[in-house]
Amino acid sequence: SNSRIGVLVMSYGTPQSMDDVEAYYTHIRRGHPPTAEQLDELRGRYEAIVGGVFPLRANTDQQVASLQDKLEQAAPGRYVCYQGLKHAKPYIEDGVAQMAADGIKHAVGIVLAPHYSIMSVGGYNKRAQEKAAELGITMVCVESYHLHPQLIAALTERVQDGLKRLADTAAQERGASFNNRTKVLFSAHSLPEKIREMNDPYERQLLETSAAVAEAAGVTDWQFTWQSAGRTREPWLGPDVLETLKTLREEGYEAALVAPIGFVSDHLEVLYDLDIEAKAFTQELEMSLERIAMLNSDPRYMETLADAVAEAAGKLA
Ligand code: FEC
Repeated sequence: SNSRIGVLVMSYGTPQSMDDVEAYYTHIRRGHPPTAEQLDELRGRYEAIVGGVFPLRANTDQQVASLQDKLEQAAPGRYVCYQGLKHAKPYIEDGVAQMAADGIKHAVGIVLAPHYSIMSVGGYNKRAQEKAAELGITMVCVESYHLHPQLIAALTERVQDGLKRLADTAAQERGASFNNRTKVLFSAHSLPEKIREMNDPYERQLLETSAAVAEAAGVTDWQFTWQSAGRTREPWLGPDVLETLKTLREEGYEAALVAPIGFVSDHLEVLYDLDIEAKAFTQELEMSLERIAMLNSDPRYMETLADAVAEAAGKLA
């Protein structure tokens, strides 16, 4: 028997290559292949960010390795990390199967996303728990860690750095006429509006993180907005970041710092939706835009994860 605790570290997943985009997109769409037009459009976005490289893969690998180091320091020999991805290999089920093959009996599941929604983290945890039950592994899953003090500290520093960068950018772009009106926009991936009827904690948790970071950073002029809504007919939570930027410009704002606190890595939804799409949009509006640096493997983020893992491990029988 094996007394070590398996830690299933779950992340969204990204294609392996440009040829793999179709299979990936089909998986996201629950087995429904995209049209040729949708596929071209998504391939075009990946090409625009890095030209054939998928940054989320290396970032997730690095986060898992860094968390393993952090856990090893805190409790030598106690934890062993496995990776499980929502939409790419190794899938969540593959990670759990590997644990079982290694003789793991007790495990913790944690998602590389700080806020809980039944439609996001809830989906990962359900798949992990089902596979664990099937293979005789007892697993406790972390639901959220959106107010961990180390997470708030890491984000606060990034907002402060981002505001300095934005001041330089605005001075350069707007010159002496810059009116100094600057908004901090916290953002996260939109979800279908129907989560509101499910009494889902997603929106509340996102606002709690935003308020805590704003307060710690000394920012009073901020608001929350959504981004990256799906292209389906059902209504998604809004307003979208582009709509918000347009409204801000109409209200006289000339600069904005976007803080995508719902994400933890450099990936498509940040590098394309914000850095390319929103940036181009604000240039047309004659407005300056910067984005905070992502957490990636920040040591304070790793401490946040390690604490959440240890707390969940405490609930294992
Ligand atoms: O860099 C990469 O390769 C992956 C970037 C990526 C991340 C991400 C995170 C979240 N998503 C969430 C929800 C949805 C829902 C749908 C949906 C669709 C897509 C598509 C791509 C995509 N997502 Fe994603 N998401 C990323 C990428 N996402 C590509 C498909 C094309 C498109 O709509 O742009 C709609 C699915 C459907 O059609 O039914 C819902 C949520 C997160 C943040 C939490 C998490 O990381 O799990 C929520 C990163």
